[in-house]
Amino acid sequence: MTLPERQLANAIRALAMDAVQAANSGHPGMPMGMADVATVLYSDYLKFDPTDPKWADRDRFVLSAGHGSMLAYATLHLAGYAHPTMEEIRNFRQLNSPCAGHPENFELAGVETTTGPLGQGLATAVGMAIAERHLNAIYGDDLVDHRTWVIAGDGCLMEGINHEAIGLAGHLGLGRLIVLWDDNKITIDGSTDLSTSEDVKARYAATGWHVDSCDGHDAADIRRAIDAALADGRPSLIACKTLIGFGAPNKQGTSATHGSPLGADEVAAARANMGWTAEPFVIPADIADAWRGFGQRGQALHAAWNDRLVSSDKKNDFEDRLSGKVAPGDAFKAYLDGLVAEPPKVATRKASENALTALTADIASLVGGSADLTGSNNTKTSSTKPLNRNDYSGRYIYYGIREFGMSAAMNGMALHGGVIPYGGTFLVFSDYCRGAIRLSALQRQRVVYVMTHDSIGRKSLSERRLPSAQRRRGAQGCAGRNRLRSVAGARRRRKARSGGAGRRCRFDGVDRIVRRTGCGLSGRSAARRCPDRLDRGRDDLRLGTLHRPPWPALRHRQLWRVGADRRSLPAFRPDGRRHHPQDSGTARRIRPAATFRRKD
Ligand SMILES: Cc1ncc(C[n+]2csc(CCOP(=O)(O)OP(=O)(O)O)c2C)c(N)n1
Ligand SMILES: [Mg+2]
Repeated sequence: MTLPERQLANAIRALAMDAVQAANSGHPGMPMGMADVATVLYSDYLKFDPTDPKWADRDRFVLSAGHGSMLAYATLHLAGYAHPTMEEIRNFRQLNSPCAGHPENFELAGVETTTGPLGQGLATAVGMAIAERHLNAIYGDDLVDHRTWVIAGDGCLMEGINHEAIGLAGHLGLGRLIVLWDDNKITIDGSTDLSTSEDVKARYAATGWHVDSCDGHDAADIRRAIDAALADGRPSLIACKTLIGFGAPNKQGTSATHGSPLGADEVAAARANMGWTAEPFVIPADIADAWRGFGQRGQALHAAWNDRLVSSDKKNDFEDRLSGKVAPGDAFKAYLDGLVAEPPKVATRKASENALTALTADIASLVGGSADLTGSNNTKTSSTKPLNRNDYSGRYIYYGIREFGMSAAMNGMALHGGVIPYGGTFLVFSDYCRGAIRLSALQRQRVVYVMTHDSIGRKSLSERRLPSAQRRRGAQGCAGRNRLRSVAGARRRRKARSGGAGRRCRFDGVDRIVRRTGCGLSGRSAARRCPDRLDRGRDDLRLGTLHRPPWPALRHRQLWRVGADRRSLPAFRPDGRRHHPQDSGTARRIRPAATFRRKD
């Protein structure tokens, strides 16, 4: 390295403040504050090859504090990745630029995971670190020997998921996970003193982490702390003491730099303060060259790794595994044939277990687990022995009662590659996992959620079951296709199917709107027989075409809502008489049409 490191870091600062200024939106404070740490990381530690961003044995870098996305874009560009180009950085936060406000995994090859929802990046990194240890146990140091680095902010450490994630990482002894905490004591609202007095380092230490701190603006001290972390067998947290917006003389250290452009005057003052004379979006040649040099270390390591791969007898298996392709063998086909020949009459959880047993026997990359419901969801099979700190080659993870942590870790495993994660809990707890399920969908990842049944509150919650399923599907995207379908979108589609907010028809001598409602069935039956599945039947009310159930025995419970507008829709019975709530208990069961989703 030929230049003072501060100038190399200032290249990140300049790009961050200029891009945010040009977009008139974004977060300059975090990239400016952590620029020195990121420069040390890239120059001396991170194993990467900018010419092959998907190299299987690269270190994984997760910017958990996703709002500081300009730090990721600046470092990728400076380190010589093909993208983002300077033009793309100029267009930060603009339509069609891969430099989105928060980094997205499929926009740029060097972005390992979509971040922005605070806390999830770090929790996802735990999954990456698990996948690394698992594959290392199978393929050895020659092929799999990398680390997972995380830059996280106060927010990431404050979120509840952080507790689940670090508890799991500490328990599994994931020593190759290193978290660089941007310990700037500032969040959006101002000082962290406003909202927390937690001893974060003590919490990490209590969950089995190595903990250290350093001056985040002193390269030598940063190196000292990282070296100590590398020497320790436990996962590591390094509290990097920084000033948010470092370099902006009047605003640094304040929340004013968190999420707003610095303003032309402050940008000019920062340039003068940093001795940065280049025009916006111009990197002086000597600084650009020094940054490009960082990648050479990784390129040499990559070349040596290629040689080892070529001479390895596990080469084909390894490449197949990392490609993500799965080809169930004869045993699985025989299982499917058996199902067709003689469909078993078993509970859903048993059916799920049977399928998992057949699949895990055939597909080695399936790594299962459960949030402490192994025996209820039947997720453990004879092929999946436990994965723990003494044996990472296992294929079954006891996640503990950490549904959100489990789901985020599964995202990380899927993103890492070489592992197809599945994990179980009750459907009713899908709400606990929801943020991570959403990220599975947004990131287009193959994550299998095994939620065999509702369990808790089967009776009382059955009334709310469909909305819950609807929310989950809104979060997850449509099953199988993993495409995000928002709840609003679902509502639009439902309207389209049912002919809008209701059917206009004449009833009682006036124009009315008729809408379908629930059939008054409880729980599971309602789920199976929701109106979207009902056959068109006779028109009892003579109101035009209506849908009604094909099961005569159930007709008496079918209620229709008929009203003058969308909001006041009194209920009518099939015989045309007005239904009064006090008539029977069934009144409780009337649900608005919006409760129902078609079963795909
Ligand atoms: C789950 C979640 N909640 C809230 C936000 C909105 N948000 C973005 S950044 C931020 C403050 C984060 O503070 P910190 O991590 O200390 O970042 P810094 O201000 O130091 O850059 C908040 C609340 C979010 N992105 N994700
Ligand atoms: Mg902060």
